[in-house]
Amino acid sequence: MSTVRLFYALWPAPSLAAQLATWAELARPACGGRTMRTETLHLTLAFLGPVDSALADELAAATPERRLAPEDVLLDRYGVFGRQRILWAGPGDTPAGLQAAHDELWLWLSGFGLAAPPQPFRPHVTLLRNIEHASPPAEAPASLPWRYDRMVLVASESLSGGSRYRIVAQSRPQN
Ligand code: 2AM
Repeated sequence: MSTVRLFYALWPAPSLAAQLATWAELARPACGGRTMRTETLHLTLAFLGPVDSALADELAAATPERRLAPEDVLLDRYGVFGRQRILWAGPGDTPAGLQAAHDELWLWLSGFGLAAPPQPFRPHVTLLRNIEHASPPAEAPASLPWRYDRMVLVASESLSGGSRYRIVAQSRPQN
């Protein structure tokens, strides 16, 4: 049985991704680690893991029928996940609209037999991996408002140098 590693994400416009890349550069002298390529920066809404390729095709076909209410999320802090050795950018508080988008997505995915993880949703954009010190700058350089209106379904392929992401479908903005 062949499988595809999938996740749903918000994908920033290039200008926002470029600003986040500068956040990564500012934190790297203190944290160490590996910078994510700017064009791969994203905020995961739902990580599905490996799914059967027939189901992956079904999800790709159904995703354009999904709508996401246009909302804002304010990226205003650095954070660290120590166990995963990740430095991230994210909101201090999860906005209700983003939490609702996450919850509705998982409710819909449950109809395909997929189950949400037990951990709470911690929205973040990973900026550095394999950090050596959990010591990000105390203050984020700015508060970056992110107005999103769609989500993308991404296939992740493991390569020797890291992961390659391929956007396989996206939701339709609300009229
Ligand atoms: P991360 O950036 O915090 O590692 C592709 O790997 C995306 O899915 C990344 O945003 C990654 O989050 C997320 N991801 C990978 N494994 C995951 C897991 N077990 N649970 C939740 N998200 C995961």
